[in-house]
Amino acid sequence: MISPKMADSLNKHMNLELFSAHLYLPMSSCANELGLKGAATWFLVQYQEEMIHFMKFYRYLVDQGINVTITASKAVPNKYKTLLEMFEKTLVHEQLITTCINELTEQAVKEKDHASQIFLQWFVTEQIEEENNDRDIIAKLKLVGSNGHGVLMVDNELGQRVFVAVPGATVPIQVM
Ligand code: OFO
Repeated sequence: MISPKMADSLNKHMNLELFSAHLYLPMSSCANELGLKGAATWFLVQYQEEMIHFMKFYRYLVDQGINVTITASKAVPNKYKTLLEMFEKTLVHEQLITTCINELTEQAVKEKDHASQIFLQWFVTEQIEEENNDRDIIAKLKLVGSNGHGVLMVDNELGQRVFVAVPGATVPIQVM
């Protein structure tokens, strides 16, 4: 059993994870339009991962007997000038998610809600990886600057990313 206040905070964050998925899918199509097929793959995998994050919150809330509320997602941009801009926006968004996860964890500690603390631990660790990946890619993109050959090399590396389903998580979608 979780408190109504905790359920409300987790429900809000569940919607933010859905927003994350919606933010990254048009980045994939924009990268595709720019001819950056590797980045298009990277953001498609990012979208799939965010849908898993969303489903993890959904599953946890439902397993706690909560009837969830899905709020309409805001419109998101689908135009970016460069890959660097996309990754800088991605890092800023992931930093926001980290702050939200930390606040949820603090709330769970304050309420002595051990189940939610354990549930949130996975996300605390995940956010380190999310931010670190974005920082690495931004550093590489800054190194190559506007050198087309360099950008294509980074793009090729981004295309190696594959979606790995989280054990025990529901995969909501199949892409290709
Ligand atoms: Fe990108 O970690 Fe979820 O939102």
